[in-house]
Amino acid sequence: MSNYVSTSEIRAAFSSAMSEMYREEVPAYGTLMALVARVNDETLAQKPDLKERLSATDNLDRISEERHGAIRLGTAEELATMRRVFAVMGMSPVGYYDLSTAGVPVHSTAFRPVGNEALKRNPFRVFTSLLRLDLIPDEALRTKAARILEQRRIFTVGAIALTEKAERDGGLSKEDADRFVLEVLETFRWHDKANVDVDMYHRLHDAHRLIADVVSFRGPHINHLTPRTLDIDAVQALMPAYDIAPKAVVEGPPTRECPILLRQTSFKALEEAVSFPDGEGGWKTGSHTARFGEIEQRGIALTPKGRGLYDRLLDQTRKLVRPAADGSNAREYEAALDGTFGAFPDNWAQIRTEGLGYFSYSLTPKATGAEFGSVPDLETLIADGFVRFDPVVYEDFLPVSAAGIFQSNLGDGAQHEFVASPNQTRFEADLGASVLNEFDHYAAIEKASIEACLAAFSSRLLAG
Ligand code: OOG
Ligand code: NI
Repeated sequence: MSNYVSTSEIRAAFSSAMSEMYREEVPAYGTLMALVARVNDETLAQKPDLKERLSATDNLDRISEERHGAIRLGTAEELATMRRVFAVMGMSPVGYYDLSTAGVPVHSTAFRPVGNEALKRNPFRVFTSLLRLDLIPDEALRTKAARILEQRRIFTVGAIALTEKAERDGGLSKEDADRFVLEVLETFRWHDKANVDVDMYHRLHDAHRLIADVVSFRGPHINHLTPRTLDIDAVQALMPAYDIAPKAVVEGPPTRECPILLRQTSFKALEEAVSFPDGEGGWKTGSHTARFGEIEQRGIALTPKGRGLYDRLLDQTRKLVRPAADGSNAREYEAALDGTFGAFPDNWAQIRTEGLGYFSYSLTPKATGAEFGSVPDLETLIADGFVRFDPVVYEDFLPVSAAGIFQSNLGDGAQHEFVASPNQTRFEADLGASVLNEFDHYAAIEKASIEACLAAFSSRLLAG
């Protein structure tokens, strides 16, 4: 028997340590958490169907624990090491997101647990971006920024040693895992002392605010955490009463009976005091804006066909109305979104029969003790009430939404234009691994659930 703790246990401990640290660092995040908990309780009380569905699929307990976070890294080496650190917590890179199209000089992946069991135990994810200095035209600045980044060490000696130990031994003991969590937490901590002087900060900031955020500090501070809500519209509406200002529009699909993919909104990044070395051994006070809080409502994972429809409808909407950062056309945007998404079926049965979403199948109470001469097919079992289907939760992110979240937290000022230049090959070379394909994951969950249902009936035939 192994004395190693499971990767999911380490991830759960890390997720809760991060939440505690961020609540202390950014008290508004604590307020947001309290609001989300209240709305989730009220929603469950008002919607017994939803509550029943979530408990039947074992998803109820994970709701309040659910969250994701985001970091922005500076170099290939940081990204590759981060991949090894996350692997110790059972988190793998899933998906590639190119944000250059949206005027943000990064490309990204999401580190997250894969597989139903790990996700149920703790679904913590980290949206991880790598800065693309190659998109900065000023060559002198690019070289200087690269040199600054090369000199910093974002991981503690202990974090690296324990990661190597976990790789060598295939796991960590409880004691080592506890230390690992504390050591890794250091990488995500906020540093209010910059490692560049104020002139350099402004040069970086003028090139792009995100470049200043990545290059000017000792480490990739966690820039937001995001609890999952069951009613994002309610939380958005209640934020002002809790003294937090929501961003203008909710990203993603419109409000629906049957939630699809992911809806997200955030409160705007806070202006925080930082200090810059003055070159004479002292410090000069200034400010930096990077950290915020976000909420998300997750819905069903869509098949490639469903995702194609979603992308087309979103594109169509944004051709009608492009949401302005200042919120001046928010109502028009919402109306356009509602209108175009009328073309996306809004009941589970139709979403399923049209092959737009992934479902998990399970036996109903009526199936207990039921006997058949031969195993009926899945459709018959469903029609006769022996098998039920529930939506599989979408675990990933959406590039257009992520760009909207980035933008709303970079200030409403200068918009940047980059030539669209997705480069997944380069990203994977820097990461030192390929990113996983999200669709494979959902298809596997669906397939396994169907096989388990059919196997339950055929084993009964054998027994009988
Ligand atoms: C990441 C923004 C994207 C999301 O949930 O889509 C994101 C960042 O600002 O670093 O977190
Ligand atoms: Ni986020």
